[in-house]
Amino acid sequence: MKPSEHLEEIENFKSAYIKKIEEVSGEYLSESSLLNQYEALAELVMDKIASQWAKTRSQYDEIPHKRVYLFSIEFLIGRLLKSYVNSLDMEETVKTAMAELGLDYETILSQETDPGLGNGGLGRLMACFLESSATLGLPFHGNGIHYKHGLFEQKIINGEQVEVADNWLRHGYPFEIRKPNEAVIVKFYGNLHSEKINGVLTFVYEDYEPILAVPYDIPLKGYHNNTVNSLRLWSAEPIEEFDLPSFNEGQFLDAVRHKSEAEAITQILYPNDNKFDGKQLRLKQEYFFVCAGLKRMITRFKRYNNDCLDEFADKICIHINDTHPALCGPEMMRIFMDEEGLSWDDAWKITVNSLTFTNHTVLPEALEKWPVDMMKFLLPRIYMIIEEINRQFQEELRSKSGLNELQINSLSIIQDGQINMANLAIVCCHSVNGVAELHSKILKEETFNGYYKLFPERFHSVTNGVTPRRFLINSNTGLRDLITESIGTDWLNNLFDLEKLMTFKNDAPFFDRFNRIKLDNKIHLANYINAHNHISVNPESIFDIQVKRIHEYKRQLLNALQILHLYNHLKANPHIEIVPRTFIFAGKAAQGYYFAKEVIKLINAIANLVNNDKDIRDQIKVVFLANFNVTLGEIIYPAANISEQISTAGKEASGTGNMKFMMNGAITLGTMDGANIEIHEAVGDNNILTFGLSSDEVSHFEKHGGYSSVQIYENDHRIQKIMHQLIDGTFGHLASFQSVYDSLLLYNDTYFVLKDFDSYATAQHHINELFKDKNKWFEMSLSNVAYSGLFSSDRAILEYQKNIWKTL
Ligand code: TH1
Repeated sequence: MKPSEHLEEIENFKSAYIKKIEEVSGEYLSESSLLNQYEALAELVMDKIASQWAKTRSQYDEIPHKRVYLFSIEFLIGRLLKSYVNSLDMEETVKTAMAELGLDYETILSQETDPGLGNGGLGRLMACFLESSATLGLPFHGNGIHYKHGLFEQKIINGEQVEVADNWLRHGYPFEIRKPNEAVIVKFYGNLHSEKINGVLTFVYEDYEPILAVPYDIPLKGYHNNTVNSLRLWSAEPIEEFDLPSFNEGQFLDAVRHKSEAEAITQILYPNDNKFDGKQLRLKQEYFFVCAGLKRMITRFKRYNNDCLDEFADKICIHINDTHPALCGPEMMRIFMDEEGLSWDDAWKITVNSLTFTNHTVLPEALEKWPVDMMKFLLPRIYMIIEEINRQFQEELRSKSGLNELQINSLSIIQDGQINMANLAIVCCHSVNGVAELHSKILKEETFNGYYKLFPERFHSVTNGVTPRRFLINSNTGLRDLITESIGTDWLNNLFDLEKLMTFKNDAPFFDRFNRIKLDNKIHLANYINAHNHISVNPESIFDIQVKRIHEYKRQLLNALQILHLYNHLKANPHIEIVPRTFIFAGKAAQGYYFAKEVIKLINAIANLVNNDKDIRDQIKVVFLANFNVTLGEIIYPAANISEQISTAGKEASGTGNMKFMMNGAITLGTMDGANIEIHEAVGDNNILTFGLSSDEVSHFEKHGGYSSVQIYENDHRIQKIMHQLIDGTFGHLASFQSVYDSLLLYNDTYFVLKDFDSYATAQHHINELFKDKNKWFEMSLSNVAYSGLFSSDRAILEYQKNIWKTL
């Protein structure tokens, strides 16, 4: 663009904005509130996107490609305004226009809510996939739930987590469009009986409870292209506002009851990450968005294909994200048979050929198993179909597989009065994949070994990825600009190009800039910490960061205990000088997860002890940042020196935070678990710190015993000391961590915290030495950025396209 054109664009933008302000607020710019200033900008940007959105839709209809529909119970999309502006390539224009109008762009951006429609990695991964697909120009749409309340907001009060209800829709949401014309009805409960209608045996479903599903669409804009895909989120509403007959008869409460029971379905996101808790309302949610999403999609397909379903599986792929949408299988069967009149066999072929499934965890407590009675009561027809799927599957095994009854039973979808949703998903889908190499290997060799032996061709692996637009380009602009100045712009379209950065490993001016950028990012985070936690931290210290959900298997406890040990070490040796270190934690614990909340309490208790001890001379600081979410992550990842990825080996399916840190030049301190293994492979031995048991060793101990945490305790004075401190009043008379103590010693330390303590502490000490060598550290950090290309979600999506969805 010529400079004169740019000036014109800025002027046009300014006048459009001034007009928009008046529209949204009925006031002049000078009188308008920050919220109105944000809304005006959001609407202006939305106007630009809407025209591209309509165009993308019609282009997809003109040139029919195979479409992918992604069903997920979580989509953790993060704030969108900045992403939209940058993807439209309007950053300069908007920034300049705002400045010339006397407005602060960053402050306006910070008015946006961060929709917490997911718990953690699983939901965020889906958002990265949507962004990558739009950027790659692929027809790919999301289907999920329009929760009225997303994940709770976390406050830390007196060192403990306090949950506050989220209300992301408080001021309305400018990026969604409600589509009441596309609402559908979802049916629950009721009775089934069979009847001969015109000589054909038909199932009649009566006395069900109908609920209205209303879609809200959010545009997903590709980076620097014209593609805009959709994320469709379904909201539950009563069919009629009030049940009029009851209302008229004066049964006011009954009338209102129907309304609130309907709305309850999409009222709240379940706050559990990696844990199944078996509530009926959750099963309702699962069926609700599956049923609504499929119905709309199939209706649309028929409209464009002369009412014929023959080519359905060639033109559509339905991807189910973990087992939460696994009812897609039986629901498709129901629609194809009961509504479209297909035979079982024809319906089954289309169903299996269009469905694919990703598993995200092997933790037994996360695997979904619904009681048969609950399924039968809530979804009688669906239950009947599941039973038949299972019956036919078992018949086939009897006739073809040569398995004995015991083996056949172990593969049953229905076991001990429960429906095993992973088994249902594997049987109904033609592809199953894990999310990192080790995880996929565990699926094949352990978790789903019986199925793997039956259908080896169904099993795949696609390592997760994250979008470099959100997690590097838009959130670490200093590094973005340095990279572009050094290697040009090709990397923006192909992240593997970052490898060219290695030519700068001996370049002094590059070294200075690179370090300066990291320091600036750390100062930015230090200011945030100061403002929110009133703790002053040294930006020159090592920023050692663990941010993720609080979970026993993720072992924030190991990190905390090591800090306590380091503190003891400094107290005992007052003249020791270490490289100053700032340990930063953030993450939410599920409301009902007592142990995880105790860990938060312990971290805050350690912070209190360490930060206020004069003997420590500010050599270590500990910070727990409240309310970790996507927005906070975008400040944290660019500021990290050390990325803590310390799960018990074999437990973290992949991890994606590890990739966000790496892209921003942090060095991983990790176990050989999940995608850490591939990060290790990508950067080489010298540019990562690994420690601890391997997953084989962990599973050996789990199967055959032979680990005694008490024995470790008895032989290690450091551990004895910290264990005593948990219960001896170190943290004040009222603060005792008996349950933590017991889990480690009385219950033999399920997650091998004490077992890995020594090698973790050694690795931590090594960091202290490495950081002193500025050249070495720079090369390590640069290597992490340079070899992060593999961890772009663009790469992951291309692999899905090629190997799973066959859309390439
Ligand atoms: C996470 C996994 O724990 C993590 O390792 C992985 O990187 C991420 O998914 C994306 O693949 C999971 N989150 C959940 C959440 C629920 C149930 C299962 C999982 S697995 C509610």
